[in-house]
Amino acid sequence: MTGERGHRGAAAFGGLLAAAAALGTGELAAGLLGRANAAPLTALGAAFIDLTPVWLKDFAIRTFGFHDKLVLLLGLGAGIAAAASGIGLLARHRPLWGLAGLGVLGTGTAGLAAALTRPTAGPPDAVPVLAGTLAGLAVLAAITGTVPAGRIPGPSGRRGVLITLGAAAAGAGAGRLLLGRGDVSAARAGVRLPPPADRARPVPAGAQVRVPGMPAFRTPTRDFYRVDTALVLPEVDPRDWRLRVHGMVDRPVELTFEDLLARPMAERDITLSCVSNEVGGTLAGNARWLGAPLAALLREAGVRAGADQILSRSADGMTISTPLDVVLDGRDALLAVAMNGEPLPVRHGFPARLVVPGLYGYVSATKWVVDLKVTRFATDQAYWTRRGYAERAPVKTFSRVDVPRPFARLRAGRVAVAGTAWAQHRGVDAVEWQVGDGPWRQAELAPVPGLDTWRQWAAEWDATPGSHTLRVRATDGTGTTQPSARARPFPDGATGQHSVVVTVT
Ligand SMILES: Nc1nc2c(c(=O)[nH]1)N[C@H]1C(S)=C(S)[C@@H](COP(=O)(O)O)O[C@H]1N2
Ligand SMILES: [Mo]
Repeated sequence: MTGERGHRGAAAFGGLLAAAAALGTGELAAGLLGRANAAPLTALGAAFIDLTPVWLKDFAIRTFGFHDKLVLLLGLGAGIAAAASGIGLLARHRPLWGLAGLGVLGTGTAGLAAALTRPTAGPPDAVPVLAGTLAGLAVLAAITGTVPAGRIPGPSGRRGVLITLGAAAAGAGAGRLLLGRGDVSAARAGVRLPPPADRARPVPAGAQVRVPGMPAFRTPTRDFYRVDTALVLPEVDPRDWRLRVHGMVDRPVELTFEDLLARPMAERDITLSCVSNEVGGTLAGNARWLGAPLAALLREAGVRAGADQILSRSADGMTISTPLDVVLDGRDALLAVAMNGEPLPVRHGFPARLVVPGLYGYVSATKWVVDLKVTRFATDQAYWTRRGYAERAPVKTFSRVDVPRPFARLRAGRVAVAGTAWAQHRGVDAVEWQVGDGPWRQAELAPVPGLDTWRQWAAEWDATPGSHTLRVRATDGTGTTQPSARARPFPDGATGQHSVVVTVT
């Protein structure tokens, strides 16, 4: 391409090149310093989350729910590209202004990285972005200085371009590799789990209905859903891990991981589910957890009168509020260290997390937990409750048709219909299913080990040719049947009955 447009494109590209150099250098510096949260992309992402105006945040949370991370990264990438191109264009006729623009953006970001993004942040967190900014300035200066009259070099600079891009990519790669050194997989492999003092009730043989295509009663760990705000998974070394229990207590406690493992452990089957699970959704999983009962720990600390909330904090600064009365009402709230017989995977909260049966994860299931503050809802708010989600969020009764799949084509005759229902800590007492507008029929319920897991159901359908809608609804242990009224997950969980449409020939 030639002419004015071609020059402009080249100028914008020069800006992008400077940005690549800045990011690559910054990632490398973060790796050398061992500060994952100070890496430019991570710091920008976190600052972006913190600085987004409330209306935009509300929109993003309503629209993308808890799965806004990819949207965030794409938006961030677009934002960086736009700013970099703009600086390149500015530098085309006014090199000094371009350099100044890049300098201001860079130092601003560095300041944010140090001040805003994480409770553990400090001045050293500014270093990677500042180093990156210097590299970006050098590249931009070289580009704008090499040709007279502010012209940006075209394809003649191809070698320089390739070298810059290669160095930036190598820097970013090396940085991430160095951060990987903080890897706790060896420490995780070395954890020796204590035997449970209090075993789980055996899972009844029929808990898994014998219908092909049904999900497993116990979710394999590798298939377990993951929801969190972590842009980089916290790697917490169990040797450094401490749990502080403080706030409105008579005797603040500090536990090491060894102290935790030495406590009497309970083993329980508990289904965890996410508030942003939509009708028919799969943001739920059932696992066998091993952990120290949380109520006993709190009683040792001596909870003071007037407290109504536990504010838990994770190693990466996430906060979750849990109603204290729920944790103390006798249910199996656990400070869990293992999932399905193995130490928690890093993505599920290694070395320790909370699990409270009957509450959505955002008010109960803190991963990488390091701090429990006994407090009051009037005093402290948590990450999601500050954003309008409910403080009290018991899991709503949910049921799903898993088999047949939506839009399945079936042969007329006997067809197995089956699915999963849950109402943790209230239990599922009945599941009914319906074809079209026909009568509701009772499904057969599989046995369960207790009130805190999901429950599979199955039925036989004498399918006749045509297009049919299969619908399901569950009744919980309090006798309440799932309403047909549809509600979105915000602010305390979705409602509505799940249905699938199938064709019978
Ligand atoms: N530290 C931390 N813990 C967290 C979250 C988080 O963002 N950060 N998300 C919560 C939410 S919303 C859910 S649904 C569960 C999901 O747990 P899982 O990823 O192990 O399935 O974790 C909870 N614990
Ligand atoms: Mo969630």
